[in-house]
Amino acid sequence: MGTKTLLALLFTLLVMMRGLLALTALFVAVLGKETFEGHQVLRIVAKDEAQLALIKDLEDMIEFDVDFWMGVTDVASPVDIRVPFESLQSVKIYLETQDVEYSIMIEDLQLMLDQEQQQMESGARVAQPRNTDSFDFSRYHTIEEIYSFQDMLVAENPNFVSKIVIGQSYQGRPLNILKFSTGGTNRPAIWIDTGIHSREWVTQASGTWFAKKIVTDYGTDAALTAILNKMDIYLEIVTNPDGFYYTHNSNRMWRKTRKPNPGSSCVGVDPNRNWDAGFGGSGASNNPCSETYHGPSAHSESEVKSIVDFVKAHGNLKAFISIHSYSQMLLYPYGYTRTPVKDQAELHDLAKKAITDLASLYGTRYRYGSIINTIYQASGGTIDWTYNQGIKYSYTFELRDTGRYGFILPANQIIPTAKETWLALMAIMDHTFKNPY
Ligand code: 0X9
Ligand code: ZN
Repeated sequence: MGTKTLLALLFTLLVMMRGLLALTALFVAVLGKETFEGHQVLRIVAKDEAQLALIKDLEDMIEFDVDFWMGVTDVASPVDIRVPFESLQSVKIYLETQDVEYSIMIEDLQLMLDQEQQQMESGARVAQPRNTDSFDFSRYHTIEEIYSFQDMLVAENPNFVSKIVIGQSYQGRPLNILKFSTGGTNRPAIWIDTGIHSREWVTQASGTWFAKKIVTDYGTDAALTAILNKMDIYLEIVTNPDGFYYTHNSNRMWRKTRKPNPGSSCVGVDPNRNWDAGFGGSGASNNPCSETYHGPSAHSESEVKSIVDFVKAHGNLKAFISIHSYSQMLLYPYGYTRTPVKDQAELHDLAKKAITDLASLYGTRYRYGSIINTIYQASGGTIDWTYNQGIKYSYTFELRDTGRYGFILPANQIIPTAKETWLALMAIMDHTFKNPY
């Protein structure tokens, strides 16, 4: 049997399995959490452009139900994909018949998720923290716990921290931001967001740690104190609350928003493809079932639109830092075009300084550069839009790790990740403070 016939056969089988998968999804909706028994994360390395194209094709073969954890970059950069048990054989055959090399990064995803869950539950048995000093930053927390942390922090520091609700998520959850301010009106400000992709749990956990760090260091750390005497900091920890809730209660691997797509059974929009910067161009999908679906129109997602409105109304943001995971990168615009930004040299030097500071703590190595040159083409991304709005210091992080655990980073890495990232954030904030524009 030729490769073509074999592939055709496989495809027919897969289309049939799709129906089965839809049924499974229905069960999950009724019964609770989606499980990932037998799902593997494969790391694929393309030998040449032709192989790269084959891997890219996988993205569009919806029947395979493959979830790209790390997107396709270039030859020699690995691509990580989560493959459901049902498609594992066919995907492996697809790769093997084309002589594409891969290795297994995660043998059984569910085993890793069980461990994560166990650790969370052992933490939950400890009494609810009554103040932010007893909050356990070394564990992952639910949205309710993070929201109550935010309220405690505000209550403990009424003259310094306030909560602003900038809008509502699709499902009606508040979009909360914390404002750290020592006075003044509409001071120049720094924005930090975490968790716009809901499954990137180390980011919301780090964001929570940053909030406490700002309160602790103000008045004791000279650099941060100087910044906060002249500027404000805004922090949105749970930037995609519906998605985050869903990762805790239904599907740990959820990335997008939770808004239904008319005419499709697939839910959600990629909030990092929904911004009005090269919207709908290459590096985003027009398929509602894709993890990189850009949505029906720019700013169609209220989680995005609320930030857009806030940024415009504020009008005085000087730095905008959007935090993702994973792959250990510090990136600046653009993602949608190869045209370099006019501040490329300065942004590049500052990125280098920031990742050098980051590495000084535990030696964690970051790559840095523009999005399109360092990771891959992505259109409609957050910081391309903020940069085009005139916010020069627009950066995006991809936190730990480089793929051993991927999105399921063990909780004992939260504090180290937050600590080292803070050093990079300080470098960017300090530079912003010292270089007014
Ligand atoms: O594809 C993305 O949106 C980012 N990678 S992720 O694994 N976090 O989904 C990369 C795009 C570059 N832009 C940002 N990192 N914001
Ligand atoms: Zn992300």
